[in-house]
Amino acid sequence: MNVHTVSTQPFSDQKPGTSGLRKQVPVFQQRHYLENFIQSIFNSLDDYRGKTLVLGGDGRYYNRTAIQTILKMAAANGVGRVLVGLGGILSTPAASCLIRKNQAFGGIILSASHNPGGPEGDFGVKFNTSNGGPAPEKVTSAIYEASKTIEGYQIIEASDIDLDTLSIVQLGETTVEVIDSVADYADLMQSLFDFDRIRDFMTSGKFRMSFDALHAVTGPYAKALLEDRLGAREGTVQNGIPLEDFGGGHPDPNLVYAHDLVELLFGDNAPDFGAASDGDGDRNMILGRNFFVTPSDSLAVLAANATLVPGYKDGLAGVARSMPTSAAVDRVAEKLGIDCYETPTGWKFFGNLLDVGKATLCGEESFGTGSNHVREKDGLWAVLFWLNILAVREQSVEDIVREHWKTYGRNYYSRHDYEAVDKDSATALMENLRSQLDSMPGQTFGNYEVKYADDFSYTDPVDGSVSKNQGVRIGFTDGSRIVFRLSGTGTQGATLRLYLESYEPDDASQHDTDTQTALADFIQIAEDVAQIRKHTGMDKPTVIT
Ligand code: VG1
Ligand code: CO
Repeated sequence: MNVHTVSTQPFSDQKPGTSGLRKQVPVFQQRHYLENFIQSIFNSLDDYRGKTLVLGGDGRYYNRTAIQTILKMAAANGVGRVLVGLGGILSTPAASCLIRKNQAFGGIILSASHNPGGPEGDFGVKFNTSNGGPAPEKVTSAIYEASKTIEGYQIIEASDIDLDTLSIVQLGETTVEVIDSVADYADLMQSLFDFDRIRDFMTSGKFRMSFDALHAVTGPYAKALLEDRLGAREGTVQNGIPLEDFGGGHPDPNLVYAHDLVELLFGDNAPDFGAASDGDGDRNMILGRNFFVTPSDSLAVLAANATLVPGYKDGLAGVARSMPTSAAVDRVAEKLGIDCYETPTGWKFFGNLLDVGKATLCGEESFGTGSNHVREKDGLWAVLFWLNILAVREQSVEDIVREHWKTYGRNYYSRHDYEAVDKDSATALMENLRSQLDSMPGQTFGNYEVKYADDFSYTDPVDGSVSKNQGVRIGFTDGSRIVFRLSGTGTQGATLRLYLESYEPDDASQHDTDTQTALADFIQIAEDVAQIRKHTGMDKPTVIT
């Protein structure tokens, strides 16, 4: 085998963020940039030689090039076997499923998730560990440390592998298997949900749905599951062919970027159910006819209805949500008498809770929901969960959510994003906020009194690791909340996220207010305390979800 050691110099910016290393494509195209990061992953691990690695991505521009490089580096670094998705395609949850099923030491997932793709768009590399989940902070820190001192990387000289044929080939001493990207994942879904019942419902003539894959990775998965296995009519999956630039769109399933689906569901003769997923298939948006389900409510509804679904019929051990996610699921947990954990933003923080069986369902306000079936959030899983509930309850999405509010009360919730803000100004805004925290408790803003104000810090209940500075929270005595944090997934300047939440108890007459109206007081308080306009130079958010 022809192994070369190529000498290289460190890049100073290879610190993984909320979900892997994300940069604009031209950054990754710099000589040795990708190689340095991949070698840093191998250098930070001790026990992978001879073992299995899972490899694939969301099909965006640079996916195939990166895969060929990583295969040759894996061979040079002594990986025993690499499982790579056909065409280089693996959704993030499917990769998680494969890592677990094949007892791989880990997986490399090539994606910048919901960020746009193409030559001018973003690319990303995520490393997942043997439990199938995103590398925890101690692993990503080790990778970053390795990247700062790297002097060379190993690669073999070999021709490219044909990624478009199911095959098993040798690359030096490493076996490379090009595998079906969908089958194992689809089987896992079928083991959790009542496919017979969903199929009957789907073909009953009483129900119509539309799924928008946004030209991202979920197309083939959604087609196999919804159309082939569950009998949805052909054409249910829209934009189902993964494209390198996602058709020029922004593969982020929210009211702004999934606008075609939103128009359909809010238009005349709308279907009963609509859903979309993001670039790498781990996010989901759920819509009913003329109705949007906030991700925080979606998590709460799934938790409250879990026993209707075969995979969860014995109930939930516990639930977990990221700190900025609304407390809707907390109320369900309280009623069920199970624990509810509040973690920092990012799926990696759910891993330990899922591994030791403290939590069964998890969710984030950013359109992410999942369970212990894998160690990633899972877009299609959430869609199937909803379909199973709809098939059993035979009610509309809106009726189910309204009933939920009647039982548990409604958490009005919204996130305001200010994108591409100057980094220094964003840092100044956060610093200014932090400097006010100590004096805030007891202070009143209009009708609201501050109960607590802090910078969220999390101690993992399983391994005791501490994560500080995870977002500024200002909580009021009536249960409402404002949260500020800076994004860890953006690639241009800084993105400020403002999360707003207020609670209306179980009086249905109070559940019809427009969300932004219901939150207007808190939007104003946020402006007063953080001086967002002054710091960002923007008079309104770029995206409201
Ligand atoms: C965002 C979301 C976070 C999510 C992360 C990765 O992070 O807020 O909830 O886990 O994206 O999602 P940030 O740091 O930009 O707020 V994905 O679909 O990119 O894997
Ligand atoms: Co994603």
